[in-house]
Amino acid sequence: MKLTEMKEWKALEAHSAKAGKARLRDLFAADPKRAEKFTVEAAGIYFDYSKQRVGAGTMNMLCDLAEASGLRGKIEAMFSGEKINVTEGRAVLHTALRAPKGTVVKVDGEDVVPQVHEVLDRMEAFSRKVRAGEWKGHTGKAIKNIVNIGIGGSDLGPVMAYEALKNYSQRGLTFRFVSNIDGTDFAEAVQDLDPAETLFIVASKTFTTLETMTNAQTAKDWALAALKDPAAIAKHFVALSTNAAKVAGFGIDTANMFGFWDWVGGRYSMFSAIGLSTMIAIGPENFRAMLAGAREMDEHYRTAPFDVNLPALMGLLNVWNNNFLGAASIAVLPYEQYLKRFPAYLQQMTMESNGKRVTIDGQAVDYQTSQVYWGEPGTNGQHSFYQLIHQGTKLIPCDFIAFSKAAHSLGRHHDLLMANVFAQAEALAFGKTADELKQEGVKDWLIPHKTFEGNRPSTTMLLDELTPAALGRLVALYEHSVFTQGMIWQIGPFDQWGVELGKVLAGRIAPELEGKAEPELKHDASTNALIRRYRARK
Ligand code: G6Q
Repeated sequence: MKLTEMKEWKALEAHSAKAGKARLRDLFAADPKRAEKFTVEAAGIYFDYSKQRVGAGTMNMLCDLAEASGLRGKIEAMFSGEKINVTEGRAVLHTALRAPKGTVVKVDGEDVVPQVHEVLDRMEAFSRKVRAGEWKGHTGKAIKNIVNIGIGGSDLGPVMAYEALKNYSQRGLTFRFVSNIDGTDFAEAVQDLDPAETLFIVASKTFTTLETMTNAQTAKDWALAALKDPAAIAKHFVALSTNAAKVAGFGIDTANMFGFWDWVGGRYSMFSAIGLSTMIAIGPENFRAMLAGAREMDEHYRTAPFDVNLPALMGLLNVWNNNFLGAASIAVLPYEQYLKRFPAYLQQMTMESNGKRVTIDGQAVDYQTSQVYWGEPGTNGQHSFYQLIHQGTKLIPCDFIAFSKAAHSLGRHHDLLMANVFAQAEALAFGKTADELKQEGVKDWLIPHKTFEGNRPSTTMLLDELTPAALGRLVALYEHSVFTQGMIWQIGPFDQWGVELGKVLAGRIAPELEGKAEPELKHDASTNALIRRYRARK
């Protein structure tokens, strides 16, 4: 049934006309137990959504919508390997990547869990060799530098996880990540590296992606220019891919290939072989701890009732803010420097998944789908864009993420960091009234400028410590929140047709830029002019 015609949706619409105007100041004043009532703790995450603009009625209605949308059955369909990615005819089983040995998850009648563990074990053996200095380069020198070449899902997860868990990484190894087709990315990544000590991990599910294949070829040329002998490739290149034929065609021995499967979406692949750089950095034990953390969240999502189910709650709150309070974007604000790439990672996971304008049946939607995700680590953002969140004209719900234990105990730093995250959520929710300013003796003409309206919603997630397990839980939390939203909006979160057109057009334009002869241009007038100007001046 069309979402907007469902009685549960209509009930929320009617409810939002009044409840949407409720003020957090009043809600907190009216109920001393509010913080307690709207906080859920599960899988190591203390999830306080009491500063969201919801009441018990709102939450009941949202949970009713989830039930009526068949979310429970859809979760089961995903976990059990049904081909829910219908436009590509694929199962969606990133959860199987963290399934324990002995679990059975079948795709086309075949249990995929043994394959998952076979690859994990091979990754482990390889990682141990590199970490121990036993994987030697062509000249006999140990590998010291690891360069991951990949883009999108084959880059954002690895680089985010490396940065997030740097404190767990083997510091004697250097890690670099090359993604952009812009030659600067490669040039800067290798400018101070010795080819004899450098290992390239070519990460590409398809092994056909223009950026990655171009960078991989450049890496090969760079390595061979120094090492001369083509036999060096076997020591300095490994591949992470589903496409053995293409890997072999590129010149990488498939013995040095770590596989995965078409049921792992690119943006959901950081726990698969795509995580090899992460495993080399943090070690197999920590990598497995990260998997275990994600698994904990998987089990929670699969079994907990929606009203105490973190990914379901997070997803439903976003639906409320997006569709009923009109919040077009959401700021993800980790108060943890190591999570500096987490917002960028989430941008792909959320927006590539749920940035869709038709339902799974191909009908145009008449409601908003994915919010725009963005963010920066605290406290940096406070000195830049928070002004708009506090006093601007747009409603921007915030996800605050913080940790009780400091990664580095240095003087007052952590207490001050935490004071700031708590203060921001408080200021956003409760603001500062004209009366309060008056009492402080603020001059009348300044009062409008200094008033904080408040009533800006946020969720605060408090975890104990940024461990590999905690990162696994956080990533799985957002993955399943994305799924929750996609299922409510009746869209398909697991394809990404929207990235295709630009690729096709770039393929058409590239020879027009590279050719010697003046090309016959058949684009629009603007594109033709840009191409001509570039050709004349390059
Ligand atoms: C992710 C997308 C996309 C993909 C890249 C890289 O869900 O599909 O970001 O990860 O285009 O693709 P390859 O891994 O095939 O090179």
